[in-house]
This record gives sequence, structure tokens and C-alpha cells, in this order.
Amino acid sequence: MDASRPEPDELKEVALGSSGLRAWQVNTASCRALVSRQGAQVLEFQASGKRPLLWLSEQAQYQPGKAIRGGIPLCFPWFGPHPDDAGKPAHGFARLRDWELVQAEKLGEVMHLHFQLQSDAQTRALWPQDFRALLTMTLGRALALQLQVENTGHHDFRFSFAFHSYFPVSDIHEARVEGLEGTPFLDQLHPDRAPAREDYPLHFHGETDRIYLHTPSRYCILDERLGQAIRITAQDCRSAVVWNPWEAKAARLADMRDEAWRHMLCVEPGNVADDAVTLPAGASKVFSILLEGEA
Ligand code: TA6
Repeated sequence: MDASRPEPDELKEVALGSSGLRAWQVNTASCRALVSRQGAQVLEFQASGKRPLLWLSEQAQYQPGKAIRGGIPLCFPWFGPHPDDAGKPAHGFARLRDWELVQAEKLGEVMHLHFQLQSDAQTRALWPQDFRALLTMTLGRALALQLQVENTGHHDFRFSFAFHSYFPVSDIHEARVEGLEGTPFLDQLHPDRAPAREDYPLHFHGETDRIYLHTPSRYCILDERLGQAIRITAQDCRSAVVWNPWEAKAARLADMRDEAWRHMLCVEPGNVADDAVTLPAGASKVFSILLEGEA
């Protein structure tokens, strides 16, 4: 099957908010999606005849240089607060920078978008490395993301990243994560504790902020009220972060409605903490996820 150029109504650039941000609207027989230029961030994805796959805050703020709450922000080249300088942006700068759409093509009813971010003076001021990042999205009946990081410099560098994915749940009290049983996790709410393990699916009874390490490649979110699952397949992503802010922290987030914590859950494949990646000069590595909603 030959690739074709998307028709104008299948892929069009639109304004995102009223502060100058732009986004790409995808509308094909297989899915509808919205991808912000800032961060090459998938904000919305819905396969035809299925429920929305991602959660996006009703109070998301669309301001240049400010993280957008929802969809799949890419945390890169570090996860969480900067290890040495609290003045640097949490979760790195990739989600705050415009990425260039270098190629868009359709294969049948599947849209392939290729975004690129290259190091420049602004990134080097935050992270003194030369790199090229390519984020490829495959938007069809499911959503696949592939991140390729290339070290274009002259010495090794180490980075961490996560696909900080926000998913909708009917009610967090009736949701669970399966597939991470027995996997060691760091509890971010008790950073002094040693890694722990639980031999049962993860249920939610309060703020949850865990980094699972050396994870299997498949795990899922089960919405018990709907009886539906969102299945996650991750390649070369050794970590998975699971986060729900719960009531008190959500109330402190200006870009999140107070009650929204009940209806969202972050499960974030990546390589963070002990799973951070060292990339030799001239080398590149690829990391990918596949997200499938049952209904
Ligand atoms: O994904 C877990 C986490 O690191 C939490 O600790 C919380 O800070 C969350 O990310 C959201 O971070 P953000 O910078 O997007 O508000």
C-alpha cells in the first residue's frame, strides 16, 4: 500500500487557545485526534466508534512555555524535578518547546506524523548536550508513539524520559492497574523508603505517585464500572510511573478542576530513576508504546 498525502480535511492546523499556540487536527475514517505543536503532545485521541482514549483537563492552560495538563506530555530529557537545579522546568523542556512536523502521510486509514526537536542554544542552556529527538505517531484504531533519541554530540550523555499519559476512568475508586504485580516500585510520597513490591493489582485509595522499575512490557488499566480496559504495550521502556493526585493535591492545581482527580489516572511508560538511559556519542535509541482502548 502506497503512502499518500493527507487531504486538507484529514490533517489541518488549528489555533489552540488564544495565546498563539497551534495544533494539528486529525480526522480520518479510523480516528480523530488533536496534537499540539508545543511538545508534539497528543491532547486528544478517539478511535471511531470507541470512547476517548486520553484525558484532557477542562481547565488546561494553553500558554506558550507552560505544560498542558492532559493527553501525553513527553517528559525529556529528565523526569520529575531537575536533579541539581530546581530552577529548571520539571519534567524537562521537550513538552514546552515547539516541535517541527517534518512529515505527514497516510497509509490506508492510518495517519503517520513525524515530529522533530533538535538541540539549540535554548536547550543547551538547560541541558548541555547535542541531540535530535524524533517523535513518530501512528494514529489508527489504536495510538502508537515512537521516540527516537540521537546523540549528535561528541560525548556520551544520560537522560530519562516518560510518556506522561493521562487516561480517563469512570471513577478512580473503581479502577485498577494490572500487570505490575510483583514489580519493584519507588513510592514518591515516601522517597526515603526502599523499593517495595505488591503481589496484587494496584487499587487507589489516596494520592498515588509510584515509579515502577524493570517493568514487563504489557500492563493495563481496568475500569471496573465500565468493565473495559486500556491496554499499554511498551518497548524498551523499563519504567512505568503511576500517578493520581487525589483530592488535596488536585485542589492545588490551577489547571485541574477540583473533582477531576476522580476521573483520571496517569500511567507513564518510560525510563526513569535507575532505568535512565546512557547514549554514546553518535548512537541513537528507540522507545515505543502502543495504547489500545477496548471500547
Ligand atoms: O507523574 C508523576 C509526577 O511526577 C507527579 O509527581 C506530579 O508532579 C505529576 O508528575 C505532574 O507533574 P506536572 O509537572 O505535569 O504537574
